[in-house]
Amino acid sequence: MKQVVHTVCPHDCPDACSVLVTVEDGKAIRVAGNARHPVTRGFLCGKVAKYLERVYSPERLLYPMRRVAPKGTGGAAAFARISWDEALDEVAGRLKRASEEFGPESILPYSYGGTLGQVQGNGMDRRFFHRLGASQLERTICSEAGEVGLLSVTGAKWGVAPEDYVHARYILAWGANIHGNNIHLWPFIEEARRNGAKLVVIDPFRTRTANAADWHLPVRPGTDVALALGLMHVIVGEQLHDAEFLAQHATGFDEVRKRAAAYPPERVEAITGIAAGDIVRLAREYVESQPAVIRLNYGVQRSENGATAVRAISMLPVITGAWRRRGGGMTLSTSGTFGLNKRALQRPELMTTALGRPARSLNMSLLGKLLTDSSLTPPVKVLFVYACNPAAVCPNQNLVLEGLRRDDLYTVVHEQFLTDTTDYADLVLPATTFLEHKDLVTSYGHHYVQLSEAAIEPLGECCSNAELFRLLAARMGFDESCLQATDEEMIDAVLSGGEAVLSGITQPALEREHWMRLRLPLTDGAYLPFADGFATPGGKAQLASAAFAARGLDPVAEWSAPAESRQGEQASSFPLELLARKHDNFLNSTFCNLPGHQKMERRGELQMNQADARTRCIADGDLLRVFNSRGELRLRARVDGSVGPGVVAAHLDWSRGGAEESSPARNVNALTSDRLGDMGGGPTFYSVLVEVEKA
Ligand SMILES: Nc1nc2c(c(=O)[nH]1)N[C@H]1C(S)=C(S)[C@@H](COP(=O)(O)OP(=O)(O)OC[C@H]3O[C@@H](n4cnc5c(=O)[nH]c(N)nc54)[C@H](O)[C@@H]3O)O[C@H]1N2
Ligand SMILES: Nc1nc2c(c(=O)[nH]1)N[C@H]1C(S)=C(S)[C@@H](COP(=O)(O)OP(=O)(O)OC[C@H]3O[C@@H](n4cnc5c(=O)[nH]c(N)nc54)[C@H](O)[C@@H]3O)O[C@H]1N2
Ligand code: SF4
Ligand SMILES: [Mo]
Repeated sequence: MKQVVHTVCPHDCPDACSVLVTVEDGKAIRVAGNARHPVTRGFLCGKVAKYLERVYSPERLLYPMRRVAPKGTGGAAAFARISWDEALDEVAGRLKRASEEFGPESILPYSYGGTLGQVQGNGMDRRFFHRLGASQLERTICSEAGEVGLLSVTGAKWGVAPEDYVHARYILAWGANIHGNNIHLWPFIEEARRNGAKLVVIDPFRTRTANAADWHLPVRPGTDVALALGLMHVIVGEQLHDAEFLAQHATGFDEVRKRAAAYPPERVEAITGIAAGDIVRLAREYVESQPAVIRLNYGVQRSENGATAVRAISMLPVITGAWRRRGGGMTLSTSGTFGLNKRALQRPELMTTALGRPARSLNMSLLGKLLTDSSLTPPVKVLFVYACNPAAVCPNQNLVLEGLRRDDLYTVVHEQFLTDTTDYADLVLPATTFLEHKDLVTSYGHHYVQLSEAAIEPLGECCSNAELFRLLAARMGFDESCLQATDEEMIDAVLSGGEAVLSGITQPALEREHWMRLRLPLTDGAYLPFADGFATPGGKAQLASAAFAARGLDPVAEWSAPAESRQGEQASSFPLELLARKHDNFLNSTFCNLPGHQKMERRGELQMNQADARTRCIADGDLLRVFNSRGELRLRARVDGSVGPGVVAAHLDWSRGGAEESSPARNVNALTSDRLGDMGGGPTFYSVLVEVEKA
């Protein structure tokens, strides 16, 4: 008998698609985008359209396994199958021993974007580690800097709804590869363009989005602060700003006026590589073609000055009053709109049971340092990895691997596949996919709460994240009932006691409706996030920020060159700026291992400019050594028009997937830096200098 089950893609993607799974005799036979969902609109990305190849891959991990070969060796031969009983006993024993000898903070949970579901990715795991008193993980690896920058101006992670892009007349994709990373925004942009809108892309890489745009401005990496200030220079200088909106809804405009005066187009051209005339034209068009919307994504903030860049860009729709109109404003993330009851979901107060105080916080972007720093007290003795592939995705891979290789570190990995990280695991535990478990999924690109039902039984002995931590809590002898809560009880917990936007959004209602739009405040039927003021304590956009000033940064925004950039202090020995980018058809390191997905990508290449190739006598297809002080990689030259002079690009992949003759196995993160960006926490994947030579 055939049955169609409503699920939701929980992968780390703003689109959070509604996925219909057809099941026959217990087997999923088809996945399809739900045509009725207002953002999914009946299609899936190329990655998830082939999802059954992932679910039923012969490579799926189906049983717990224990390491029987030295750390650093991978593949099934490095492990021997054990029972769940043995596995749980072993993990519980290790957790207890580390707690007794070094204190529970010697245990580090390490998770990120494998699943964004509230129950599986943010729920029972947190309860468990809080109860244990383990170190807390600062989950900074993706969006930390951008969040700080955005909040410093607007006070909330709210943004324009994707559906409202159809009303825009000017769309600025700023460090946003919409076509690759956020494909469900594209149909709305196409509709806007049919109505006369113009799409402009600001990106140092000629992305699919840039190829399809009306105008591509290849800005130099890490210079967006200057570009934003240059636009303000023109807007304010030509009196194009919205004085009324500013007077009502912003503070600090005088400081902006003074700061922007120091960024005339000629100066900004010298910094950004964008011609002065183009800066003037862009500023005028942006103001005159209202409603104007900026799709800012996370590309600009993976830079040493990324928080400041997001801060400066976030000022533009304030200064121009773009927030007044439907389809005007900006979207970085919509995640702050959901108003979930996270405290009830995650139970942070459980930390006091174990420690009598909150546990220490460790920044995930510094994993290599954390694992190798002999002064860290207590040291990390147990690393518990789930929904994450740190050996591949963390910056400064060589240091990360040095840490993971430690014999006195016990590493357990809960995974769907053997990955770069399991190459260093002492124990691997098999995880379900979203077809095999239930969850509640929100989004960082739209405004729908969705219920994802389990479509099929778990394969083999796979176990969901929530179930794993329930089982472990029992083995540890933790008797709090919240550690045995069912998935349904967790969903009720996170929905009830949330903010007003969740009123009426309950589990029974979601079982009927499958998804529900947040009860957003509407003006004439439209959601205008900041038309009537901002979410800061005083209700005004902060064009001068006390928090930035307190950190010794300019209270408005001031451009400074990333140390690792051609204009920075470390420019000498490694003259090329590397963009260590994501693939359009993989999702960070997910999908890299599947043959069908591999066919959609060109892997193991370094994209470079004709001029840089010529000065190094490099021809298209040559095998290259790409290197800096942190590491090296072998890649094939692809001399194309993707990047300008002085910039090269390579893609994130599995260590064994694409880089040629690189033994031991490494990926592009062997080259990236674990220097953190401005305002503290975020990684700097796009502030990287390298040199290239023929291998
Ligand atoms: N297909 C696919 N989709 C994905 C992902 C994936 O790996 N593959 N990853 C998901 C995740 S985790 C996230 S966070 C989102 C991220 O989505 P995006 O924010 O769109 O992600 P990025 O590709 O990191 O950055 C966007 C663009 O910024 C550009 N960029 C780099 N440096 C600069 C700069 O200094 N200035 C400017 N203006 N642009 C710059 C890059 O060339 C890139 O094209 O996408 C999600 N969706
Ligand atoms: N060079 C470079 N590095 C980057 C980036 C970049 O652009 N360039 N992007 C950065 C960004 S933005 C991000 S968000 C991070 C992402 O880093 P990660 O969060 O590590 O993301 P993935 O590489 O997708 O790995 C997720 C893993 O979780 C597993 N998984 C999926 N679902 C589940 C589940 O339900 N349970 C369990 N236990 N496991 C599951 C998948 O099999 C996969 O191996 O990478 C960062 N690293
Ligand atoms: S990865 Fe993104 S676009 Fe693809 S199905 Fe999942 S949510 Fe949709
Ligand atoms: Mo991310």
